[in-house]
Amino acid sequence: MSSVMTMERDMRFVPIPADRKLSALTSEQVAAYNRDGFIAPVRLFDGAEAARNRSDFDHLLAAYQSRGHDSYAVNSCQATCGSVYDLVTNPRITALVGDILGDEFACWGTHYFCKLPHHPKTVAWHQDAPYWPFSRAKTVTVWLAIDDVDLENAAMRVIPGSHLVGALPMRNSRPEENNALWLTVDDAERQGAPVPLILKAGEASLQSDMLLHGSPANPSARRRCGLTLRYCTLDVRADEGWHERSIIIRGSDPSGHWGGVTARPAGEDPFLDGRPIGAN
Ligand SMILES: O=C(O)CCC(=O)C(=O)O
Repeated sequence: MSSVMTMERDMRFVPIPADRKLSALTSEQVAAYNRDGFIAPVRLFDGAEAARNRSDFDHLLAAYQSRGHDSYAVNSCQATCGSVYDLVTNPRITALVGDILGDEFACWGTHYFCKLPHHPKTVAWHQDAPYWPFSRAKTVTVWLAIDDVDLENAAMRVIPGSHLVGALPMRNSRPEENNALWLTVDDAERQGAPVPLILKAGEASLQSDMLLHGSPANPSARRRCGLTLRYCTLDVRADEGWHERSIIIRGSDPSGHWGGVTARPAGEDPFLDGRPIGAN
């Protein structure tokens, strides 16, 4: 049985404390995070930088597709690709995350959620923390738009305030839902009205791992890709190897649980180290 079912876990949302010394967020953004469970939009990269992010992803996607993987499989490349490591450790991103998580945190995963043109897969309504084999709900996700994202090409939707209701029941998704993941929260809209996150390439949203979110299929002729960067505090414990490709951003972990990746990968080959694709 998966440890998610058996390990004791604390699924309470942890707000940003009122006395946190801020270096990147405004006090309005802090209030929004605590009240709504997310902050958006946040501009991280200019047009030229966003174009670079896109061409780096195009390269990764082509590498995965040439091995028969689909567009959702580009996962955990921070351990093998310098370009993804550079995003994870980018000071503009880590300053924002530090304002939320404090002085001790790591990035444990990266995953490109890429809906190709006319892509039929949805992402069913869910909260992240109950999905993951972690001891506490203390991950913040930076969802970085690689492409322009709007209503036409399946922007992600979130339900403000749903991070405060605790872990909602999830069931296995049904085949007709066409879920790119595997669990579904039923009747999510009982928790409030969904808000679409419309982002230009280079902008991001920051969201709590207790926030309800999901996305529809992409009926348009435009690709919709976002890179999720997942950061958590160092007091969290992960099971099933989900800590193994983590990068400590601030602080240190004498226990050795976090920080499996200790140096910037020299190359851009996602399969260079021969390890299987990560699960996160
Ligand atoms: O990109 C999406 O549509 C969904 C992303 C998601 O589920 C997540 O960030 O956990």
